[in-house]
Amino acid sequence: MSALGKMFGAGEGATFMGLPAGRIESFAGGTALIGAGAITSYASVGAYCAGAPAAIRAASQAYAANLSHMNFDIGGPVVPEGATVTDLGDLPQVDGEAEANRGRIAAAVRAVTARGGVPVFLGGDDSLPIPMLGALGPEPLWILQIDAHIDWRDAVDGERLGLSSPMRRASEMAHVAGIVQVGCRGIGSARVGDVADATSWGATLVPAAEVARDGIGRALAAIPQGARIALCLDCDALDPAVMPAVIARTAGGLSYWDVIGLVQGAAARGRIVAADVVEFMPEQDIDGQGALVAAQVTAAILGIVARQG
Ligand SMILES: [Mn+2]
Repeated sequence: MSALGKMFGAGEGATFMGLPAGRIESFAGGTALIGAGAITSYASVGAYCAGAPAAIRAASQAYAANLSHMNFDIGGPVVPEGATVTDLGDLPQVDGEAEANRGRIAAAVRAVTARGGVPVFLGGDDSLPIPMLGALGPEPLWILQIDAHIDWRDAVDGERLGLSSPMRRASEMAHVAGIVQVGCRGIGSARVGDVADATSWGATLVPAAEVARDGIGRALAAIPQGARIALCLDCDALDPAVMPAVIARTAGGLSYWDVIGLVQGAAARGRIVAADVVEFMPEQDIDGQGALVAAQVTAAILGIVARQG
């Protein structure tokens, strides 16, 4: 519990922002926050984001007890009146048990969506979307990926389901109708051939440089009206001056408002049916700043998703 949280009147509580706690087994609908610290790790780095759900929940205590307060970032209360937003806790993920980890994520997606709910995952590394997206069929799905990297590697160190491959694997899923990727920049894992594969598949790539010059309009216009949308947010999409808690800080990232505008714009064009916030690395944080930003972004996503009806 932070001193700031106490000042705002938060009690001791493990849930995100003091949201009501729920269980997947008894989930009855609404927006569901779910932690998943480990999924499909590369052997070289392990589950380096395993501590993220706990760190982000701890930072969120600064805003706890404020669920009915105004969130100016989204133009209304944190949780709108009449909406149900619950924290379902963390899945029992184990680093090194990738297949079981993926299975729990897919099962959680199915359990929540079967009740008409929307799962919002706190990763974990960026291998999380592979089982999440896979469980969102068979209806056509559009992906809004906000990330410094395009994640179209076929395999890294022999692993095809790791954090550099989610958009490649998504492109192979029969129900994925389109992919819009915003924020790519710098020198990352992508080969020139990966970019060619992405564009020839039909993915829309909107580099961070274009967002800086021309804004987010082209990205949002690429999402069809009425689309079912999965939101995949990698924390490294944000500028490292805002979000330092990532494994590889890269200058020139998106602003907080770019990200909020993309999420709001997506919800206005279609319906966000699932979301993930991944790649928060507690060990890279500076004075807890990144954790606070991750909590603020997550609070906005929950509020936007809960307003979709
Ligand atoms: Mn990524």
